[in-house]
Amino acid sequence: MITVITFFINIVVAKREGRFSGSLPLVVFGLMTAAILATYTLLEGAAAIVPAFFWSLGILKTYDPGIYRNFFWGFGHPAQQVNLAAMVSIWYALAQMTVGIRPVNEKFSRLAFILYLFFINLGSAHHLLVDPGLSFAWKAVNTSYAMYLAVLGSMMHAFSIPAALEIALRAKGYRKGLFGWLRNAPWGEPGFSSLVLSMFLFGWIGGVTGVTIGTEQINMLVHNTLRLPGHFHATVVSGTTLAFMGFTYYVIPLIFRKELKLKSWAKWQPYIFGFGMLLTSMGMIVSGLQGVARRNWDITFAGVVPGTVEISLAVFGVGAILAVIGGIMYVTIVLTSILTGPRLEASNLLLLTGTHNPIIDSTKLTDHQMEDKQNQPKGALVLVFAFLVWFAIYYFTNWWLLGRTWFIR
Ligand SMILES: [Cu+2]
Repeated sequence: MITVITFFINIVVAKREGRFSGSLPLVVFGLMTAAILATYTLLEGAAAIVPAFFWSLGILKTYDPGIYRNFFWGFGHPAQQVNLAAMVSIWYALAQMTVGIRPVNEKFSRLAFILYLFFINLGSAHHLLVDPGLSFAWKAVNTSYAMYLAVLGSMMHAFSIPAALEIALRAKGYRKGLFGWLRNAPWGEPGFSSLVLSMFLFGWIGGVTGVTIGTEQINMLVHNTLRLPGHFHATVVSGTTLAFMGFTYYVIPLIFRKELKLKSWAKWQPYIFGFGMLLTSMGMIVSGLQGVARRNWDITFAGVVPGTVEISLAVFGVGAILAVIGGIMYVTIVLTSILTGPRLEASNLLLLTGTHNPIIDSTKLTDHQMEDKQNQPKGALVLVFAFLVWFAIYYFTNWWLLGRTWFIR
């Protein structure tokens, strides 16, 4: 709460000092969304826990556990949406810093953040899907319909950011074929690689599994199996953590006034951590699909581990080891940079693979470049449709699997 209030005060001060005119810059606008969600989340947590405290003292005679759980998850789930909104803001920042994007349509991106603000908290209801006190209708309404408007927000960012990257790279002259821009992107720049890996793992694995687990009927296939930790290792651990790891490398010179050390490690770190988390999430999801319970060491309740489960759990284990290595690399790079080396005086944002900061050095993309026929984001459009096909296949496969649990002859 103190951090959030400090953030709000900083915005007011920046406005008074005339550091921005009109509405907030897009990245700050996204962070503002995160801050508002954080305020709501913390107050909802208090609404759950404060009455519980008085109940435990005997001052409050009764406390309906259904109400408690509803409020508790109104705190528990939105706590992750704070990460989400902050992560998407960092995506825009990384895209701007490493490629020098200009949002395709800034109002469109802002609207997507507003959709988070109004609709994403409904996601909390998915934690109550097997609670006995709530009706099927309540569960189905609260985990779908309006909830999908928040998913729409993510879909809007999922098009907007790759499209902006493609336009900016095409404007730099990488126009060959559908994906020439992607091949020539700055893959050695950790800010870029962590952006792309974060978006891929978050969307293609985390988002798709999340919407599926959040649907009342198909959730019943996998409720409380390892598929759940698989989902949030793709969203929070892969997506959010990776985006912030990439971002750290550029703010060390700004905040600590120290040059970034171990730069060659920093180039590899997002790949090692990202690949490790890919294996971790996939290993968990595939294990969960086979019925491996979470929170219980005994998978079959008979002390037996089927062979196929052994393989998916081994993939999970190998991935976890790789991810931990990536995590240790990250901590080492950050500590070495902060604790050793001379202090930098006034520091610009420095890219690792070059010396320039596209925000300051390269001219902003002109309206002409944005509208140029040769710069249009055709490749990003193909990627978006490929994503939708994958989404549909995964989603409907789950309904098909659910259908197979009943045998009608
Ligand atoms: Cu949740």
